[in-house]
Amino acid sequence: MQLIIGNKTYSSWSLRGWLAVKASGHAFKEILIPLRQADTRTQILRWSSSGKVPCLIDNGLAIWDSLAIAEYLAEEFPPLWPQDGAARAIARAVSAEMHSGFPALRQNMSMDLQASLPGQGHTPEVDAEIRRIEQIWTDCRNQYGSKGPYLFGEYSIADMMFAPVCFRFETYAVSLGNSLARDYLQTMLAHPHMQEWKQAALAEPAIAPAEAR
Ligand SMILES: N[C@@H](CCC(=O)N[C@@H](CS)C(=O)NCC(=O)O)C(=O)O
Repeated sequence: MQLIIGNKTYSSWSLRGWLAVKASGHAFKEILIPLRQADTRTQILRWSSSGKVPCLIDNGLAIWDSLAIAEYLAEEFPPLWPQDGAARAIARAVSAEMHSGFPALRQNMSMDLQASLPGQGHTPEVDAEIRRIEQIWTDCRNQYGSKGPYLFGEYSIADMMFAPVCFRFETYAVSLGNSLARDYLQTMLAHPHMQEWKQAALAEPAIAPAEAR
């Protein structure tokens, strides 16, 4: 199994796919293609017809898109989604909402693990999206908190989908009003796979700020 990813410092979508492969327990080889270079698109197109990372290669099959990669792995490793059917449905709903939404947050608080930008990136739209995320996290923790410290108790694809938001909230020092949401954020930031990704990101060569944003 091979996973094609972008720079760990910036590639929020790659992080999701990488977390899914890690959680599946598969041995895999990472192929890291530096983003924002003249030949980035050509390099990615060698693997992924979408021209985007992440892309998972398994037995000659190329699966692009982070959520599709997670679903592919969940077919053979079901615990990646909550076991309970109703919880699984809501987990899919919040994952889909994250996957297709939150454009202001993505644009104004881009993932940059080498930066510390407290207080930056706020607009009324960003703040509304942060409140929506806080509501999702609080609702999930209220509903499923007795089963473990993650959104649906046990660690699942839903957490992986929100993982880049967790790093963004850390970089931009976003303050959360609800203690359940704050505790969840700390739980995610302390997850061993999140820590492993972050340490690798911090070891990457720095890119000039103009290219980085
Ligand atoms: N919805 C896709 C989005 C993938 C995406 O936009 N990836 C970015 C990097 S994070 C990319 O490949 N950009 C190509 C480029 O920078 O040339 C997914 O979930 O995988």
